[in-house]
Amino acid sequence: MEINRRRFLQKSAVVSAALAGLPVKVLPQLATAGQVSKPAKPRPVILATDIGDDIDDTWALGFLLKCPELDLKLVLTEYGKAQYRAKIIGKFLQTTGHGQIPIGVGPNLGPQGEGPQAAWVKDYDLGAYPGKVHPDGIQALIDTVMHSPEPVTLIVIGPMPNVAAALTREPRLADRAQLVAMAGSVRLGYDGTAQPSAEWNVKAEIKAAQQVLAAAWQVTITPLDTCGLVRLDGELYRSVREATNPVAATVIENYRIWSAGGQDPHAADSHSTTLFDTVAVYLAFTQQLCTMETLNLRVTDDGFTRVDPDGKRMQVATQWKNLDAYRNLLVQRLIA
Ligand SMILES: [Ca+2]
Repeated sequence: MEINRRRFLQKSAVVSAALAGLPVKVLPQLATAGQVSKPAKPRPVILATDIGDDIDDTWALGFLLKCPELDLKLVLTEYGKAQYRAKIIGKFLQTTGHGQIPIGVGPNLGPQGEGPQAAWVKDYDLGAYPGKVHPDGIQALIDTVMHSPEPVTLIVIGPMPNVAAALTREPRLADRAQLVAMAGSVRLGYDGTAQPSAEWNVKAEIKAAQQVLAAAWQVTITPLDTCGLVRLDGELYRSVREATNPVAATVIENYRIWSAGGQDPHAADSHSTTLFDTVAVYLAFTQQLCTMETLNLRVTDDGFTRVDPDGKRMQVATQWKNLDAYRNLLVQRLIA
């Protein structure tokens, strides 16, 4: 049986129904609280994503394209299913007017096949993508970082075997890039439970996570403690669902296809799933709405991220200062 985060979450969800029932208020007075002034020069970023399993990667890619603080230099497929994921990335970028952004195809390893967005890319020809498609995506990541005049921020929103392979092939990556990842669980587990979980991006490829999160670069993570609390419903969700710009419309089109085959086939009418990965995109340009702690974390052999004096020192978004402001920011960007 295929294992992915979607299935993993179904097994680990304890109080999701209760969480889903929580109202998300639209707070007009907060509408600008999370806004970030545009820097003179956007920051170069690479996105490494397992897009095509859980739907939050699709939201995160859309959000990233709407963040003028970030300049997307490459999207790399992570964690197998390389052709399927690359086709989703290609069609998404092309449909939304970003068909010049290079795509890196990961190696033909790990889980094979397709996933719940397969119908969307059934007739899409990656060969017709207008931008560059690198068949050796790991080398494309290395070249993009090593040739960049400025340090690159690598945003990782999936299990990370390809990023680990890149570090093995070119260890100097750690001197030239910084890492922002959706990874781990420090004090809260899935759905806000009071026990940490073995979080999927770590648990799925534990050795890779140990290598990537302990490497000598600056590491910033959003564990489940923060990213696991982000959902949209009510007016906020409705405003994205009804938005007509290509990014929002493409996100919702994919979400409808994704949810049609799942346990809650009409979810896309009224609410999002948990949008874990969007928070890693956010932390790539600001930490304003999060409480950040400097913690030493060790990835254990069973996939937990434990505080340990011998662990890697990293910046961890352990709580929200203002989750409503984050939801508002996310929605404002998507509907703009
Ligand atoms: Ca992901």
